[in-house]
Amino acid sequence: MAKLWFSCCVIVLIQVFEFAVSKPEFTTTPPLPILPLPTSSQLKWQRRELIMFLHFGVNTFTDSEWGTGHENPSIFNPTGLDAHQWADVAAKAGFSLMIMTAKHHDGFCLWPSKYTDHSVISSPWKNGNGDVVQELVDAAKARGIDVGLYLSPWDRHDKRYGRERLYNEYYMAQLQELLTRYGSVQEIWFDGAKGSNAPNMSYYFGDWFSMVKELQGSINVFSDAGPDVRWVGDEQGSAGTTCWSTINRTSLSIGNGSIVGYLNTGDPKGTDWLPAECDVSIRTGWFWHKSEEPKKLSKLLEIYYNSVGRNCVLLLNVPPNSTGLISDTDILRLGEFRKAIDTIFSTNLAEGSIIKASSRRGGKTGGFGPENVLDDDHLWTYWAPKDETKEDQWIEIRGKEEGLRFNVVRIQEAIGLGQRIKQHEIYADGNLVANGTTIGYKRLYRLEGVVHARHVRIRIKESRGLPLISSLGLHFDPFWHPKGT
Ligand code: FUL
Repeated sequence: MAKLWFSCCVIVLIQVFEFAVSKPEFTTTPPLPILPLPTSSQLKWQRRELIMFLHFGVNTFTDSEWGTGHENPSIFNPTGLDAHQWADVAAKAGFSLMIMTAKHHDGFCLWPSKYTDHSVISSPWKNGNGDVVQELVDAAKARGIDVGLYLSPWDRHDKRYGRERLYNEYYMAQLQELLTRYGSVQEIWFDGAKGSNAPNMSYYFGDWFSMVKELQGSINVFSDAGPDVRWVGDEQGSAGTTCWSTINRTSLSIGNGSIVGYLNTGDPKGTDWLPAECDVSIRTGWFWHKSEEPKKLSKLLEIYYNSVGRNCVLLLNVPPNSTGLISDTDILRLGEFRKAIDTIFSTNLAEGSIIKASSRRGGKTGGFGPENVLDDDHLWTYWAPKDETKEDQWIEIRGKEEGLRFNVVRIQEAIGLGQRIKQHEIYADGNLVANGTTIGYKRLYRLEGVVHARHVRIRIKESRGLPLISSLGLHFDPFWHPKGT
Protein backbone atom coordinates (compact mmCIF):
# COMPACT_ATOMS: atom_id res chain seq x y z
CA MET A 1 0.00 0.00 0.00
CA ALA A 2 2.81 2.36 1.01
CA LYS A 3 4.55 1.43 -2.22
CA LEU A 4 1.47 2.32 -4.28
CA TRP A 5 1.07 5.60 -2.43
CA PHE A 6 4.73 6.41 -3.14
CA SER A 7 4.34 5.65 -6.89
CA CYS A 8 1.27 7.89 -7.09
CA CYS A 9 3.19 10.73 -5.47
CA VAL A 10 6.04 10.31 -7.95
CA ILE A 11 3.64 10.38 -10.93
CA VAL A 12 1.95 13.53 -9.64
CA LEU A 13 5.32 15.19 -9.06
CA ILE A 14 6.48 14.30 -12.58
CA GLN A 15 3.29 15.75 -14.03
CA VAL A 16 3.67 18.96 -12.04
CA PHE A 17 7.30 19.21 -13.16
CA GLU A 18 6.38 18.57 -16.80
CA PHE A 19 3.69 21.23 -16.64
CA ALA A 20 6.16 23.71 -15.16
CA VAL A 21 8.73 22.97 -17.87
CA SER A 22 6.39 22.93 -20.88
CA LYS A 23 4.42 25.97 -19.75
CA PRO A 24 3.87 27.90 -22.99
CA GLU A 25 6.18 30.87 -23.31
CA PHE A 26 4.52 34.12 -24.25
CA THR A 27 6.39 36.41 -26.59
CA THR A 28 6.58 40.15 -26.22
CA THR A 29 3.58 42.08 -27.52
CA PRO A 30 3.90 44.74 -30.22
CA PRO A 31 3.99 48.30 -28.89
CA LEU A 32 0.81 50.37 -28.82
CA PRO A 33 0.01 52.21 -32.06
CA ILE A 34 0.39 55.96 -32.35
CA LEU A 35 -2.86 57.30 -33.85
CA PRO A 36 -4.09 58.05 -36.44
CA LEU A 37 -3.69 54.81 -38.38
CA PRO A 38 -4.31 54.03 -42.06
CA THR A 39 -7.38 52.06 -43.10
CA SER A 40 -6.73 48.79 -44.90
CA SER A 41 -7.66 50.47 -48.23
CA GLN A 42 -5.15 53.24 -47.59
CA LEU A 43 -2.45 50.68 -46.78
CA LYS A 44 -3.21 48.82 -49.99
CA TRP A 45 -3.04 52.09 -51.91
CA GLN A 46 0.30 53.07 -50.34
CA ARG A 47 1.88 49.78 -51.31
CA ARG A 48 1.01 50.30 -54.97
CA GLU A 49 3.71 53.00 -55.19
CA LEU A 50 2.88 53.64 -58.87
CA ILE A 51 -0.52 54.42 -60.38
CA MET A 52 -1.18 55.25 -64.03
CA PHE A 53 -3.28 58.27 -64.96
CA LEU A 54 -4.91 58.41 -68.40
CA HIS A 55 -6.13 61.77 -69.66
CA PHE A 56 -8.22 61.11 -72.72
CA GLY A 57 -11.21 62.87 -74.31
CA VAL A 58 -12.09 65.59 -76.79
CA ASN A 59 -8.92 67.52 -75.89
CA THR A 60 -6.93 64.66 -77.40
CA PHE A 61 -8.40 65.70 -80.76
CA THR A 62 -8.24 69.48 -80.38
CA ASP A 63 -4.67 69.81 -79.11
CA SER A 64 -5.90 71.54 -75.97
CA GLU A 65 -5.69 71.06 -72.21
CA TRP A 66 -8.91 72.63 -71.01
CA GLY A 67 -11.74 72.11 -73.48
CA THR A 68 -14.34 74.85 -73.83
CA GLY A 69 -17.34 72.57 -73.54
CA HIS A 70 -18.42 73.55 -77.06
CA GLU A 71 -16.55 70.74 -78.81
CA ASN A 72 -18.60 68.83 -81.33
CA PRO A 73 -18.71 65.14 -80.28
CA SER A 74 -18.09 64.28 -83.94
CA ILE A 75 -14.37 65.00 -83.36
CA PHE A 76 -14.06 62.06 -80.98
CA ASN A 77 -13.01 59.17 -83.19
CA PRO A 78 -10.09 57.10 -81.85
CA THR A 79 -10.30 54.53 -84.64
CA GLY A 80 -7.51 52.32 -83.31
CA LEU A 81 -8.47 52.46 -79.62
CA ASP A 82 -7.13 49.41 -77.84
CA ALA A 83 -7.45 49.44 -74.05
CA HIS A 84 -5.61 46.12 -73.96
CA GLN A 85 -2.53 47.97 -75.19
CA TRP A 86 -2.93 50.48 -72.32
CA ALA A 87 -3.28 47.69 -69.76
CA ASP A 88 -0.30 45.86 -71.23
CA VAL A 89 1.84 48.96 -70.98
CA ALA A 90 0.63 49.53 -67.41
CA ALA A 91 1.36 45.95 -66.34
CA LYS A 92 4.84 45.96 -67.86
CA ALA A 93 5.68 49.25 -66.17
CA GLY A 94 4.44 48.01 -62.79
CA PHE A 95 1.25 50.04 -62.36
CA SER A 96 -1.39 48.14 -60.39
CA LEU A 97 -4.13 50.74 -60.84
CA MET A 98 -5.22 52.82 -63.85
CA ILE A 99 -7.26 55.99 -63.32
CA MET A 100 -9.01 57.44 -66.39
CA THR A 101 -10.72 60.78 -67.00
CA ALA A 102 -14.30 59.55 -67.50
CA LYS A 103 -15.22 63.23 -67.85
CA HIS A 104 -12.86 66.21 -67.90
CA HIS A 105 -13.73 69.91 -67.54
CA ASP A 106 -15.18 69.99 -71.10
CA GLY A 107 -18.05 67.79 -69.93
CA PHE A 108 -17.67 65.14 -72.65
CA CYS A 109 -18.38 61.69 -71.20
CA LEU A 110 -16.35 58.66 -72.23
CA TRP A 111 -19.21 56.38 -71.26
CA PRO A 112 -22.82 56.41 -72.54
CA SER A 113 -24.39 58.32 -69.66
CA LYS A 114 -28.19 58.29 -69.45
CA TYR A 115 -28.19 61.92 -68.34
CA THR A 116 -26.62 63.69 -71.31
CA ASP A 117 -26.00 63.21 -74.99
CA HIS A 118 -22.62 64.96 -74.73
CA SER A 119 -20.82 61.67 -74.77
CA VAL A 120 -19.49 58.79 -76.88
CA ILE A 121 -23.12 58.19 -77.94
CA SER A 122 -22.97 61.25 -80.19
CA SER A 123 -19.57 60.44 -81.63
CA PRO A 124 -18.71 58.50 -84.79
CA TRP A 125 -16.52 56.13 -82.75
CA LYS A 126 -18.08 52.66 -83.02
CA ASN A 127 -21.13 54.42 -84.51
CA GLY A 128 -22.01 55.81 -81.13
CA ASN A 129 -22.09 52.38 -79.54
CA GLY A 130 -18.73 52.57 -77.80
CA ASP A 131 -17.92 52.84 -74.09
CA VAL A 132 -14.33 53.71 -73.22
CA VAL A 133 -14.86 53.09 -69.50
CA GLN A 134 -16.09 49.56 -70.22
CA GLU A 135 -13.14 48.89 -72.51
CA LEU A 136 -10.74 50.07 -69.84
CA VAL A 137 -12.43 47.95 -67.17
CA ASP A 138 -12.36 44.80 -69.34
CA ALA A 139 -8.73 45.24 -70.38
CA ALA A 140 -7.56 46.05 -66.85
CA LYS A 141 -9.36 43.02 -65.49
CA ALA A 142 -7.70 40.75 -68.03
CA ARG A 143 -4.29 41.96 -66.76
CA GLY A 144 -5.20 41.90 -63.05
CA ILE A 145 -5.03 45.69 -62.81
CA ASP A 146 -7.48 47.76 -60.75
CA VAL A 147 -9.46 50.68 -62.10
CA GLY A 148 -10.03 54.20 -60.84
CA LEU A 149 -12.09 57.03 -62.32
CA TYR A 150 -11.83 60.80 -62.58
CA LEU A 151 -15.10 62.70 -62.87
CA SER A 152 -14.50 66.43 -63.18
CA PRO A 153 -16.74 68.51 -60.91
CA TRP A 154 -16.21 71.56 -63.10
CA ASP A 155 -18.26 71.03 -66.26
CA ARG A 156 -18.05 73.65 -69.01
CA HIS A 157 -20.68 72.01 -71.20
CA ASP A 158 -23.66 71.10 -69.11
CA LYS A 159 -26.32 73.80 -68.78
CA ARG A 160 -27.08 72.68 -65.23
CA TYR A 161 -23.64 73.85 -64.10
CA GLY A 162 -24.18 76.93 -61.91
CA ARG A 163 -27.69 75.86 -60.89
CA GLU A 164 -26.58 74.36 -57.66
CA ARG A 165 -29.13 71.71 -56.80
CA LEU A 166 -29.68 70.64 -60.42
CA TYR A 167 -25.99 70.27 -61.13
CA ASN A 168 -25.29 68.41 -57.90
CA GLU A 169 -28.10 66.01 -58.82
CA TYR A 170 -26.64 65.55 -62.29
CA TYR A 171 -23.15 64.98 -60.90
CA MET A 172 -24.40 62.46 -58.37
CA ALA A 173 -26.43 60.64 -61.00
CA GLN A 174 -23.22 60.24 -63.01
CA LEU A 175 -21.34 59.07 -59.95
CA GLN A 176 -24.00 56.43 -59.43
CA GLU A 177 -23.66 55.26 -63.01
CA LEU A 178 -19.89 54.99 -62.79
CA LEU A 179 -19.89 53.27 -59.43
CA THR A 180 -22.64 50.75 -60.11
CA ARG A 181 -22.13 49.76 -63.75
CA TYR A 182 -18.48 48.82 -63.86
CA GLY A 183 -17.70 46.56 -60.91
CA SER A 184 -15.05 47.43 -58.38
CA VAL A 185 -13.57 50.93 -58.57
CA GLN A 186 -10.53 51.41 -56.34
CA GLU A 187 -10.03 55.16 -56.49
CA ILE A 188 -12.16 58.14 -57.42
CA TRP A 189 -10.53 61.43 -58.28
CA PHE A 190 -12.24 64.70 -57.40
CA ASP A 191 -10.28 67.48 -59.07
CA GLY A 192 -10.53 70.86 -57.34
CA ALA A 193 -9.61 72.79 -60.53
CA LYS A 194 -12.05 75.39 -61.80
CA GLY A 195 -11.60 78.39 -64.10
CA SER A 196 -11.67 81.82 -62.47
CA ASN A 197 -14.72 82.90 -64.48
CA ALA A 198 -16.71 79.70 -63.86
CA PRO A 199 -20.20 80.22 -62.36
CA ASN A 200 -20.09 80.34 -58.61
CA MET A 201 -21.75 77.34 -57.01
CA SER A 202 -21.14 74.88 -54.19
CA TYR A 203 -20.45 71.24 -54.68
CA TYR A 204 -22.17 68.97 -52.17
CA PHE A 205 -19.01 67.12 -51.21
CA GLY A 206 -20.59 65.61 -48.10
CA ASP A 207 -23.33 63.99 -50.22
CA TRP A 208 -20.86 62.89 -52.92
CA PHE A 209 -18.42 61.25 -50.53
CA SER A 210 -21.17 59.46 -48.58
CA MET A 211 -22.64 58.05 -51.75
CA VAL A 212 -19.27 56.96 -53.10
CA LYS A 213 -18.53 55.06 -49.89
CA GLU A 214 -22.00 53.53 -49.93
CA LEU A 215 -21.52 52.21 -53.46
CA GLN A 216 -17.88 51.10 -53.24
CA GLY A 217 -16.78 49.85 -49.83
CA SER A 218 -13.04 49.64 -50.45
CA ILE A 219 -12.61 52.73 -52.64
CA ASN A 220 -10.13 55.52 -51.84
CA VAL A 221 -11.53 59.00 -52.36
CA PHE A 222 -8.95 61.51 -53.63
CA SER A 223 -9.38 65.26 -53.40
CA ASP A 224 -7.35 68.20 -52.09
CA ALA A 225 -8.82 67.29 -48.73
CA GLY A 226 -9.30 63.52 -48.92
CA PRO A 227 -11.11 61.82 -47.15
CA ASP A 228 -8.71 58.96 -48.06
CA VAL A 229 -5.95 60.40 -50.22
CA ARG A 230 -4.85 64.05 -50.40
CA TRP A 231 -3.33 66.07 -53.20
CA VAL A 232 0.38 66.74 -52.65
CA GLY A 233 -0.10 70.40 -53.54
CA ASP A 234 1.79 70.55 -56.86
CA GLU A 235 1.71 68.95 -60.29
CA GLN A 236 5.45 68.34 -60.56
CA GLY A 237 5.39 65.03 -58.70
CA SER A 238 7.31 66.41 -55.75
CA ALA A 239 6.40 65.96 -52.10
CA GLY A 240 7.95 67.99 -49.30
CA THR A 241 11.24 66.70 -47.90
CA THR A 242 9.14 66.50 -44.76
CA CYS A 243 6.02 64.57 -45.61
CA TRP A 244 3.60 63.33 -42.99
CA SER A 245 0.71 61.07 -43.92
CA THR A 246 -1.08 62.77 -41.05
CA ILE A 247 -2.87 66.11 -41.33
CA ASN A 248 -5.83 67.97 -39.86
CA ARG A 249 -8.70 67.65 -42.29
CA THR A 250 -10.52 70.50 -40.59
CA SER A 251 -7.80 72.85 -41.91
CA LEU A 252 -8.37 71.70 -45.51
CA SER A 253 -10.81 72.72 -48.20
CA ILE A 254 -11.08 71.74 -51.83
CA GLY A 255 -9.77 74.11 -54.52
CA ASN A 256 -8.09 76.43 -51.98
CA GLY A 257 -4.69 77.56 -53.28
CA SER A 258 -3.50 78.83 -49.91
CA ILE A 259 -3.10 75.37 -48.38
CA VAL A 260 -0.69 73.87 -50.91
CA GLY A 261 2.28 74.18 -48.54
CA TYR A 262 0.38 72.37 -45.78
CA LEU A 263 -0.67 69.64 -48.24
CA ASN A 264 2.93 69.22 -49.34
CA THR A 265 4.30 68.50 -45.86
CA GLY A 266 1.35 67.20 -43.83
CA ASP A 267 1.28 67.71 -40.10
CA PRO A 268 2.89 65.66 -37.30
CA LYS A 269 0.04 66.78 -35.04
CA GLY A 270 -2.61 65.83 -37.58
CA THR A 271 -5.51 63.79 -36.31
CA ASP A 272 -6.35 62.29 -39.73
CA TRP A 273 -4.46 59.71 -41.78
CA LEU A 274 -4.45 61.24 -45.25
CA PRO A 275 -1.41 60.27 -47.32
CA ALA A 276 -0.40 62.36 -50.34
CA GLU A 277 -0.58 61.41 -54.02
CA CYS A 278 1.84 63.08 -56.48
CA ASP A 279 0.23 63.62 -59.88
CA VAL A 280 2.43 64.54 -62.80
CA SER A 281 2.41 63.87 -66.53
CA ILE A 282 5.04 61.93 -68.45
CA ARG A 283 4.78 64.78 -70.99
CA THR A 284 4.30 68.52 -70.48
CA GLY A 285 0.53 68.43 -70.89
CA TRP A 286 -2.03 66.11 -69.35
CA PHE A 287 -3.59 65.34 -72.73
CA TRP A 288 -1.74 64.01 -75.75
CA HIS A 289 -0.28 66.60 -78.11
CA LYS A 290 1.54 65.68 -81.27
CA SER A 291 4.32 68.16 -80.57
CA GLU A 292 5.19 66.85 -77.11
CA GLU A 293 7.75 64.25 -76.08
CA PRO A 294 7.98 62.23 -72.88
CA LYS A 295 10.25 63.44 -70.12
CA LYS A 296 13.80 62.14 -69.97
CA LEU A 297 14.57 59.07 -67.88
CA SER A 298 16.66 61.15 -65.45
CA LYS A 299 13.65 63.43 -64.87
CA LEU A 300 11.32 60.48 -64.29
CA LEU A 301 13.77 59.03 -61.79
CA GLU A 302 14.03 62.36 -60.01
CA ILE A 303 10.23 62.40 -59.80
CA TYR A 304 10.26 58.85 -58.41
CA TYR A 305 12.74 59.75 -55.67
CA ASN A 306 10.76 62.91 -54.83
CA SER A 307 7.42 61.13 -54.59
CA VAL A 308 7.70 57.42 -53.77
CA GLY A 309 10.97 58.24 -51.99
CA ARG A 310 9.18 60.78 -49.81
CA ASN A 311 6.36 58.65 -48.47
CA CYS A 312 3.92 59.22 -51.37
CA VAL A 313 2.37 57.38 -54.28
CA LEU A 314 3.28 58.53 -57.78
CA LEU A 315 0.32 59.02 -60.12
CA LEU A 316 2.01 59.22 -63.51
CA ASN A 317 -0.10 60.38 -66.44
CA VAL A 318 0.41 58.57 -69.76
CA PRO A 319 -2.07 60.04 -72.27
CA PRO A 320 -3.42 57.90 -75.12
CA ASN A 321 -3.12 59.63 -78.51
CA SER A 322 -5.80 60.42 -81.09
CA THR A 323 -5.56 56.91 -82.54
CA GLY A 324 -6.54 55.64 -79.10
CA LEU A 325 -3.13 54.15 -78.29
CA ILE A 326 -0.27 55.00 -75.98
CA SER A 327 2.49 56.37 -78.19
CA ASP A 328 5.62 54.32 -78.86
CA THR A 329 7.92 57.02 -77.44
CA ASP A 330 6.07 56.87 -74.12
CA ILE A 331 6.14 53.07 -74.09
CA LEU A 332 9.89 53.11 -74.65
CA ARG A 333 10.44 55.64 -71.87
CA LEU A 334 8.24 53.69 -69.45
CA GLY A 335 10.21 50.56 -70.28
CA GLU A 336 13.45 52.36 -69.44
CA PHE A 337 11.90 53.71 -66.25
CA ARG A 338 10.81 50.25 -65.08
CA LYS A 339 14.15 48.73 -65.96
CA ALA A 340 15.99 51.45 -64.07
CA ILE A 341 13.87 50.98 -60.92
CA ASP A 342 14.44 47.22 -61.07
CA THR A 343 18.17 47.67 -61.62
CA ILE A 344 18.45 49.97 -58.62
CA PHE A 345 16.17 48.27 -56.16
CA SER A 346 16.12 44.56 -56.95
CA THR A 347 19.46 44.14 -55.15
CA ASN A 348 19.77 45.14 -51.53
CA LEU A 349 23.50 45.49 -50.89
CA ALA A 350 22.85 45.24 -47.16
CA GLU A 351 21.73 41.64 -47.56
CA GLY A 352 23.96 39.17 -45.74
CA SER A 353 25.24 41.90 -43.39
CA ILE A 354 25.08 41.76 -39.62
CA ILE A 355 22.50 44.16 -38.23
CA LYS A 356 22.96 45.64 -34.77
CA ALA A 357 20.81 48.05 -32.83
CA SER A 358 20.99 50.16 -29.70
CA SER A 359 18.43 47.86 -28.04
CA ARG A 360 15.60 45.56 -28.97
CA ARG A 361 12.12 45.26 -27.56
CA GLY A 362 11.68 42.07 -25.52
CA GLY A 363 15.36 41.13 -25.75
CA LYS A 364 16.77 38.37 -27.99
CA THR A 365 13.55 36.33 -28.11
CA GLY A 366 11.15 39.28 -28.32
CA GLY A 367 10.65 39.10 -32.10
CA PHE A 368 11.53 42.77 -32.69
CA GLY A 369 15.21 42.35 -33.50
CA PRO A 370 17.02 44.48 -36.08
CA GLU A 371 17.32 41.50 -38.46
CA ASN A 372 13.63 42.10 -39.32
CA VAL A 373 14.63 45.04 -41.51
CA LEU A 374 16.13 42.67 -44.06
CA ASP A 375 13.11 40.41 -44.59
CA ASP A 376 10.49 40.86 -47.31
CA ASP A 377 7.75 42.11 -45.02
CA HIS A 378 7.82 45.90 -45.14
CA LEU A 379 4.93 46.44 -42.76
CA TRP A 380 4.42 43.93 -40.00
CA THR A 381 7.90 42.75 -39.05
CA TYR A 382 10.14 45.51 -37.80
CA TRP A 383 12.90 46.52 -35.46
CA ALA A 384 11.66 48.11 -32.24
CA PRO A 385 13.98 49.39 -29.53
CA LYS A 386 13.12 48.71 -25.90
CA ASP A 387 10.61 50.91 -24.17
CA GLU A 388 12.87 53.35 -22.37
CA THR A 389 13.59 55.92 -25.03
CA LYS A 390 16.09 58.18 -23.25
CA GLU A 391 19.24 56.73 -24.77
CA ASP A 392 20.45 57.27 -28.32
CA GLN A 393 18.56 54.95 -30.69
CA TRP A 394 20.25 53.55 -33.73
CA ILE A 395 20.37 50.60 -36.06
CA GLU A 396 23.52 49.65 -37.90
CA ILE A 397 24.40 47.58 -40.95
CA ARG A 398 27.82 45.96 -40.65
CA GLY A 399 29.12 44.86 -44.01
CA LYS A 400 31.38 41.93 -44.71
CA GLU A 401 35.16 42.15 -45.27
CA GLU A 402 34.88 43.90 -48.63
CA GLY A 403 32.63 46.62 -47.17
CA LEU A 404 29.49 48.24 -48.57
CA ARG A 405 29.40 50.27 -51.78
CA PHE A 406 26.22 52.24 -52.46
CA ASN A 407 24.77 55.62 -53.40
CA VAL A 408 21.14 55.16 -52.34
CA VAL A 409 19.73 54.50 -48.87
CA ARG A 410 16.19 53.22 -48.35
CA ILE A 411 14.44 53.38 -44.98
CA GLN A 412 10.87 52.23 -44.28
CA GLU A 413 8.71 52.62 -41.20
CA ALA A 414 6.12 50.15 -39.95
CA ILE A 415 3.29 52.59 -40.73
CA GLY A 416 0.61 50.07 -39.76
CA LEU A 417 1.32 51.29 -36.22
CA GLY A 418 1.42 54.98 -37.17
CA GLN A 419 3.97 57.33 -38.67
CA ARG A 420 6.52 58.20 -36.01
CA ILE A 421 10.01 59.30 -37.01
CA LYS A 422 10.56 63.07 -36.91
CA GLN A 423 14.29 63.36 -37.34
CA HIS A 424 17.08 61.01 -38.33
CA GLU A 425 20.67 60.92 -39.53
CA ILE A 426 22.64 58.47 -41.65
CA TYR A 427 26.31 57.83 -40.95
CA ALA A 428 28.82 55.82 -42.99
CA ASP A 429 31.84 54.82 -40.90
CA GLY A 430 31.00 57.64 -38.52
CA ASN A 431 30.61 60.34 -41.20
CA LEU A 432 27.24 61.98 -41.71
CA VAL A 433 26.09 61.26 -45.30
CA ALA A 434 22.43 62.28 -45.10
CA ASN A 435 19.89 63.55 -42.64
CA GLY A 436 16.22 64.33 -42.73
CA THR A 437 12.92 64.52 -40.95
CA THR A 438 10.09 62.14 -41.88
CA ILE A 439 10.40 58.61 -43.24
CA GLY A 440 6.91 57.11 -43.48
CA TYR A 441 6.25 54.15 -45.75
CA LYS A 442 9.42 54.75 -47.75
CA ARG A 443 12.23 57.27 -47.68
CA LEU A 444 14.91 57.23 -50.36
CA TYR A 445 18.15 59.18 -50.31
CA ARG A 446 20.38 59.64 -53.30
CA LEU A 447 23.77 60.48 -51.85
CA GLU A 448 26.22 63.07 -53.09
CA GLY A 449 28.57 60.38 -54.36
CA VAL A 450 29.27 56.66 -54.11
CA VAL A 451 29.95 55.67 -50.51
CA HIS A 452 32.34 52.87 -49.59
CA ALA A 453 32.04 51.98 -45.92
CA ARG A 454 32.24 49.16 -43.37
CA HIS A 455 29.17 50.23 -41.42
CA VAL A 456 26.13 52.33 -41.97
CA ARG A 457 24.24 53.64 -38.98
CA ILE A 458 20.76 55.18 -38.93
CA ARG A 459 20.35 57.33 -35.87
CA ILE A 460 16.84 58.24 -34.80
CA LYS A 461 17.00 61.63 -33.18
CA GLU A 462 13.31 62.28 -32.57
CA SER A 463 10.13 60.32 -32.94
CA ARG A 464 6.51 60.15 -31.78
CA GLY A 465 6.82 57.20 -29.41
CA LEU A 466 9.13 54.33 -30.28
CA PRO A 467 10.57 54.35 -33.80
CA LEU A 468 9.66 51.17 -35.71
CA ILE A 469 11.76 50.41 -38.78
CA SER A 470 10.41 47.74 -41.07
CA SER A 471 12.99 47.73 -43.85
CA LEU A 472 16.43 49.07 -44.70
CA GLY A 473 18.20 48.96 -48.02
CA LEU A 474 21.49 50.05 -49.50
CA HIS A 475 21.35 50.29 -53.28
CA PHE A 476 23.44 51.31 -56.21
CA ASP A 477 21.91 53.67 -58.77
CA PRO A 478 24.05 53.71 -61.94
CA PHE A 479 21.82 56.42 -63.45
CA TRP A 480 22.56 58.93 -60.70
CA HIS A 481 25.20 61.52 -61.51
CA PRO A 482 24.97 64.35 -59.01
CA LYS A 483 26.12 67.74 -60.28
CA GLY A 484 29.86 68.10 -60.21
CA THR A 485 30.63 64.37 -60.27
C1 FUL B 1 -5.89 69.74 -62.92
C2 FUL B 1 -6.72 69.86 -64.19
O1 FUL B 1 -7.14 71.17 -64.45
C3 FUL B 1 -5.83 69.33 -65.26
O2 FUL B 1 -6.42 69.45 -66.53
C4 FUL B 1 -5.53 67.86 -64.96
O3 FUL B 1 -6.70 67.10 -65.05
C5 FUL B 1 -4.90 67.74 -63.59
C6 FUL B 1 -4.68 66.33 -63.14
O4 FUL B 1 -5.69 68.37 -62.64
O5 FUL B 1 -6.34 70.34 -61.85
